[in-house]
This record gives sequence, C-alpha cells and structure tokens, in this order.
Amino acid sequence: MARRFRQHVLRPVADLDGVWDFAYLGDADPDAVDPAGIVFDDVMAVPGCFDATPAYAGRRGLAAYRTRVAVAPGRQRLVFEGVQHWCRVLWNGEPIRDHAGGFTRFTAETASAAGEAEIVVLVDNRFGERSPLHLEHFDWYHFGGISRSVALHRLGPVRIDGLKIDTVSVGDKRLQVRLDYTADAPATVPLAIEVDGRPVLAEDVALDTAGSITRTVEVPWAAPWSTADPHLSLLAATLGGDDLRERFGLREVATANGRIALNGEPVTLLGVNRHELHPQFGHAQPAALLVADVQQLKDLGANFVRGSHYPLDPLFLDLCDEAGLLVWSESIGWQYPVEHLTDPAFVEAQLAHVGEMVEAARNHPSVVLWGVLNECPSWSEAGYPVYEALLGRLRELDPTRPVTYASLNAFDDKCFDLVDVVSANTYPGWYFGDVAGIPAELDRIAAHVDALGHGDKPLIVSEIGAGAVPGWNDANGSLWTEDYQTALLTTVVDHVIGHDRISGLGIWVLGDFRTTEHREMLLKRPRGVNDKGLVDEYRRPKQSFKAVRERFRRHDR
Ligand code: ADA
Repeated sequence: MARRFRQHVLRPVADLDGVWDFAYLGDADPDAVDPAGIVFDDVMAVPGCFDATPAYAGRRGLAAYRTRVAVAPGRQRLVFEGVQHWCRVLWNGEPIRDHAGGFTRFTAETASAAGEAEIVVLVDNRFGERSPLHLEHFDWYHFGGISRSVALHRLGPVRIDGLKIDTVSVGDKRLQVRLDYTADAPATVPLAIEVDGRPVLAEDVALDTAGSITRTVEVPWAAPWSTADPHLSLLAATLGGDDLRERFGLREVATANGRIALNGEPVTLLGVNRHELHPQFGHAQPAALLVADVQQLKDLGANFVRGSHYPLDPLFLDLCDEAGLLVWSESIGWQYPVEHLTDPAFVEAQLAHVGEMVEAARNHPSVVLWGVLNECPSWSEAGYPVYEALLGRLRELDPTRPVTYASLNAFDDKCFDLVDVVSANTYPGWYFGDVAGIPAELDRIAAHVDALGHGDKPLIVSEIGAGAVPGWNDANGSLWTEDYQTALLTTVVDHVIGHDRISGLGIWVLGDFRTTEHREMLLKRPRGVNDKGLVDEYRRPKQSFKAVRERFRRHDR
C-alpha cells in the first residue's frame, strides 16, 4: 500500500492492490450467498469504489470481489485499510471476518496450507442494520467498495500487532514506546528498537501469549516536530523475528488559557474541513489526488485541516506529517438522531470504530485533536452518555491529545464539559442572518461559551461557509454566487484572525463534493453537490480560494 515508509522489512507482506474479479449481486442477502456459485463477470479496481464507476453509478446492494494469491503455509493476516460500508471476508470459501464501518483498518486471520488461496470479499453499500454507522440522510454520498489498500501478511510465531510512540518530553527528547504483541506460546525472545537507524534498546524479553511491552527511550539527536519544521523520525522495532516500523515526530500538544499549544507555543488553527471524495473515485483517493490536496492546502496558507466526517487515508496523514499540517481526526458521524445514537448496537459499533481510528492514526504528529459525532444531539440529555462514552474511550486510548466534537448549536449544547476544546459549527449569512452580522454572531458564541464557564478552553469555529456554484455570478451578488461566498468568507477570516478568544477556524469546505441521494438533502444542493468548497469537486479554485489564501498567507508572515 502507498505509505511514505515501509512498515515491515522482516515480515513477508504481499500487496494485493490491483484489479480484482467482480460481481454485482444487487439485492442478495449476504447470508444466503453461496460463494461457489458467484459468477464473476466483471472486474474492479482495488482500491476503488464500484459505484463511482459509470457501470455501477448509484447502485446500492451487495457486490463480490475476488482475487487469488500464492501462499506459504502458516498463519495469514489480511489487512484491509478500509471497506465501505459492511463486508464479509472469505478465505477459500470460509467466512473469516465481518466488518462494519468503512474508513478504518481491520484485519482478518486464518491458517492456511501452501498453495493458491482464493480471497472473496462480499461488500455491501446498503443502509441498514449491518451498517449502523452509515445513514442515508448524511450530507455526503456513501460510496461503496474496497476503498483503500489490501495486503496479505504472513505471520510467524511472534507478532508485533501495534506500536504506540508518545513524546514524554520534547525538552528531554524522551519517548514512551508501547509494543503490543501476540505469540503462539510463552517464550523469551530478543527485542530491539532503533530510531533513525541508531540502536536505542536491545534486551531479551519474556513473552506471554499476548501482552504489551512499554519502554522509555531517548533520542537526543531528534529535532522537535513543528508546523514550520516538521522533523520526522523512523522507529523500527524487532521482536523475535517479526518487525514493525512507525514514523513519529517529537511534539507535545496541550490546551491552556483558551489556546491550543504545540510544544508550549500557542497556535491558531487556520484551515478547512476536507472530505475524501471525488466524482470519479468516490472515497478511494489515488495517491496523486492526496498529494494535490496537500499542495492546495499549503498553497492556501492553511495550517489546519479537519477530517470531516470520518478517519482519513493513512497516506494523507503521512503527507500532513511531512507538510507540517495540523489535523483533527474524526470518527464517522453526521446528525445521528437521538434514537439511533442511544441504540446499544450503534454505540458498540462507534466504540469499535473509534478504537480503529486511534490505532491507525496515533503515531502521526500532524494529528493534534480527536473528534467524534459531528452535529449530533449534544443538546439532549439522552445524547450525553454517548458523548461521555466515546470521548472517554478516546481519552483512555490516547491521553496525549485533546478531544472535541463539532456542536450543531453552541447555544443549546449540554456536553461542553466533556471536551478539552469547544468547537462550534455555525452558518451565519447562509442558513440565517446576513454577512454583516457574522462578527457579532461569532462573538456571541464566544461570550456564551465563556458564560457557561468554559473560558479556559480553546474555541474553534469548526464550520462556517456558503454555497457557490462554480463560475456563477450575477449582478445582485446573491446566494450561490462566487461573489457572495467570497464576501462571506473574507468577513469570517478577517474577524477570526487575531481574535483574542477564537483559536481555530475550519472553513466549510476545501472542495465541493457529491451529496447523498436523500431527496430532502438533494433539493438543497444544486447539481446534487455540496458546493461550499473553496475549490470545485475537481479541485479547480473558486474566487473565494484566492481571497482566503491572500488573508491566510498574510497572517503567516
Ligand atoms: C453541517 C455539516 C456539514 C455540511 C454543512 C452544510 O454543518 O456538519 O457536513 O452538511 O452543514 O453544508 O450545510
């Protein structure tokens, strides 16, 4: 899979990306499908979204993907970086894993004899019980398919299953490294850790059949990671014949006196929300597009990007690490209704999904904030325990980063006491009020948050924006024109830059993107597209891009 470094050198890994056999099974029930009877009469790219291709555009149903791979005997682990929305993995006709969620890495394991193995993945992009995290009314198109890379790992008797690298102290250049492992049997094996090719630890360790090893190591040569100088290091761990490498940056993120601080320095987040969507690729972002998006963010003068509204491609995070961009990583969500939010099956699925998000993104220095549940009922008593559970899980999994969520309406919100950073979505000048009223509205939100007693927490305006049909203007400068969008966004940026209370801005949104097929939403979205982008869905800049860029860049200097 496309990453900016190799994760395994010792462990044999086969890249399964390419073109797989494909069959569209439509209304079929996955439990009733006989894998031997599937007629694979087509092909599909992996990674790829089948319903982003012309032949299957707009289809919702079950699809089957198949590939064959030569395997050496022993334990095999398939690693999926993301499948939309639900899938069942079959190895030589036997189901070995079901997964719901999309956007996160999961694995499927089996033991196999030598020879050729057939891998079939049943992929379902329908809404319903199997996919409690996806609801049709969300404001984006839920493309389906094996949307991120797939690899096959051959496992030995000892496996490194995870590596967590935390900065203990930037000043003392000290790290805490936690290595999670599984082993076929208790054994004493050598453990070695190198950072940037220099040995920092070598010892024998007694392993159980599963456990964690935590050590503190020092990296005196490593420079801190910052937005201006995003210095990165590579840590390589080997344990009893297996290995895993992760890249990290020495950096600390904290909140104090109403600001976010990076390595002790207050930083104002200036940037955008970003969807991983494209008319031709759906959620499967080619590397060229991820590189282009990062170029565009840098060109804009942004230092911040919110992954709205789901976990981002690992390669995008690698590129943000290198570019010194600050990322809000968010679990999937969009205005879940109270009754859905409080369904135990949903909460269970969200907790698992949040765990997968953290596992995949925790070593990226660019990720400075964890977020959950965009615009959900944080105004309701019933919603509170769900926010508490998910934010609590984030803190438990990673106490080193602040947590937040984007509130639908700051004035009704009941969950701000649960976060480190208060984030408010608001659309003055678009869904209500006018452009002239924007500064007063933002100040009103800040004053309200302070009056609630959260004056010490940083405040981010996590969404604000206006629709603009690309290329459209009229003599009145009305809604949907590029002129109107530009006037609104420049008013916002001019007010937020230098504001003593607002410490972050996420413009809604970097690029236009296809909205859902839900009629109520479609009627509010010309061309079926949410067109609040600074660039259109093919990343062609609108007038507002240039105006915002001029302001963000001026601030940078
Ligand atoms: C909300 C939501 C976004 C988008 C936006 C809009 O704030 O969080 O995903 O739907 O509104 O364009 O109206």
